[in-house]
Amino acid sequence: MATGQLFSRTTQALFYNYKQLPIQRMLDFDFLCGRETPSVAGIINPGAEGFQKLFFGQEEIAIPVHSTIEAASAAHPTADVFINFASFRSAAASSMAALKQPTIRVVAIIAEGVPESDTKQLIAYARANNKVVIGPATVGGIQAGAFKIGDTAGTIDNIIQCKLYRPGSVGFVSKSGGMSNEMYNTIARVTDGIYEGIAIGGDVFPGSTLSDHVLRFNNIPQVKMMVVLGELGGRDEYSLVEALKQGKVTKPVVAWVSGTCARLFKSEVQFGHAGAKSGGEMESAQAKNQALREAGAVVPTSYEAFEAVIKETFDQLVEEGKITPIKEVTPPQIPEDLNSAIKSGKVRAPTHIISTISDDRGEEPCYAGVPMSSIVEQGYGVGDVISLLWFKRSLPRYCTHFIEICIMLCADHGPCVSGAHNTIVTARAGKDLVSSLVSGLLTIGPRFGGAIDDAARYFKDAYDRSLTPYEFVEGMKKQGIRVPGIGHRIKRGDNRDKRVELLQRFARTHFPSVKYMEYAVQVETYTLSKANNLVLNVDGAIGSLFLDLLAGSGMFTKQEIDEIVEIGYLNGLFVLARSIGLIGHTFDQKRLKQPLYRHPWEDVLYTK
Ligand code: Q5B
Repeated sequence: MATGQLFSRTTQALFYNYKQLPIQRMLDFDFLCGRETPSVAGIINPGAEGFQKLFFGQEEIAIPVHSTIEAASAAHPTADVFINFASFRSAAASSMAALKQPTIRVVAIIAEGVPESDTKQLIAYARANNKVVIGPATVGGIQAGAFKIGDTAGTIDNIIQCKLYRPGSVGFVSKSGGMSNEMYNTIARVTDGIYEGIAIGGDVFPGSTLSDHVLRFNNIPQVKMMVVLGELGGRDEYSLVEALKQGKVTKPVVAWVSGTCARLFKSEVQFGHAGAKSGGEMESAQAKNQALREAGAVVPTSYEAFEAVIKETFDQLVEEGKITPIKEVTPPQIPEDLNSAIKSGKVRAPTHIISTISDDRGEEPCYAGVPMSSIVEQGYGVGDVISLLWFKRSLPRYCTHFIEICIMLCADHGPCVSGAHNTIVTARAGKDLVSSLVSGLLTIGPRFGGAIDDAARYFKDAYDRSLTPYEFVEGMKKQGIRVPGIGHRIKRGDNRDKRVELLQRFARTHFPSVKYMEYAVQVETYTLSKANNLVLNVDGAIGSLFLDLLAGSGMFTKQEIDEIVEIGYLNGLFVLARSIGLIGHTFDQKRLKQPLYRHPWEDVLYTK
């Protein structure tokens, strides 16, 4: 293992697998420490490229995302730490790929359960190439005031409490990541704090060992004493014992091996970590504590006494003048995320969208307050769904049935009408379903299918003002406006539109009143006296009958009816209905494998 410093205030990492929270925690730590550059230079998200937006203090920054380790290393040659958040299945392969990058010096492997044979290969490769592996099964490590790996040290509040935003004099190494949080707190209370803390991970074969890090700390001038927290199982602590015996460690070491309670169990005990199981006597916490004590480490009699001996050792160093008290600094405040601030009730933020018709936040989506299950269980139809989502209420069955009849009757009117023609031409040009559909829908307007709203407006106005059909039609003529809902390209007085007849028959049978429709019929009688093609068309029939539905159902106030007519809900019926036919025409053309449409020259009048 390389000697001395692993990290500094300018260290940058590549982060493998996009995990928003730990990356943001690293960046928040950077801000807390007053770093000038973010500690995450790039993210590797296999198969994806681009940028991820994260916060660096108050500022939003875009961190580049690369699809391969090679690409990320080439793009960020100064990033020498690789933080691997891959799953246990792919952690070994990605770690090996990272170790093989000449720019990568330290690899931290977070995953638990990496196969031991794979870890051994990683260790061998790292040793041979003078690189450092931290983990697997680790939370990582931290250099106070400089650099932090992933979730190390937990929340920002904990980091502040443990004074990890500025360096102290203690080098700390532990097997357990969870216990290192506890120890950061203890050390902050009884010393001037952590200089660097590493959790080597709880596997049987850690990438770097307790003694690797103690020997490294021994070479860092700022580290004045070391605290070591081992655990029962394995023989890792004995390499530290050897190093102490050989005099390789010149600074005070305060150590404790946890797991002394294992003796209370009759059989072999496995604790949380893969490596933490009571094996033979040599691997017991008691034996390892004794060996460390005999080798010169300060070892308390119990974990409870650990804090006191750390304090004594630190105070002694202060007394000897080996530690000069550090100047405390106040870390900046991390801006709170809007979402958590809202959650805790600290701030309120205006919404950007208001919606009243549907809600998908609960257990099941609701349309105007009616849950999906009721819609299905109570046998609702499309007419009911339209009445909920368009009119925000459940309408009586005859109304929803009328809506459904409108949809069915307007679904298609052959391939020759404007909409279908456009859709057919578009589909034959090789365009997709949505393009073909939309190209047909775009022809719906005042002349074709989209005259329902205007028909309702003008018929309502004329009827409500008690205009005679003569006054109404001639008044429109004077203004140069064609009566919406009147006239058709192929229907005539002696060849009425069957759809109009069907709608009228239904309404006369089921509607309480059809006064607007009867008025439209009188208008038609007058227009037919002028020209045989000026029939009441399907738009006019729906427009006038919907006025009757709104007025006669007793479900709408006068203001609501005026608003529906003014906003113009009713062309929506034709748009919705005709979409069914236009989709059918698209499929038809594709099924028939029709070639590109070209209009024949003979059908065009070329003139100057
Ligand atoms: N004249 C529909 O016109 C059409 C008049 C009028 C007074 C009128 C025309 C019109 C109002 C809009 C309307 C919906 C453009 C129609 C539909 C869906 C469809 C379609 C399908 C489907 C037809 C001849 C003479 C002229 C005009 C006069 C015509 N309409 N006067 N009020 N409303 N209607 N649209 O045949 O003196 O010779 O100058 O705009 O309700 O779109 O199946 O095809 O399901 O797909 O081209 O049913 O009526 O008649 O323009 O040659 O006019 O009649 O002023 O008089 P045409 P034009 P003059 S349903």
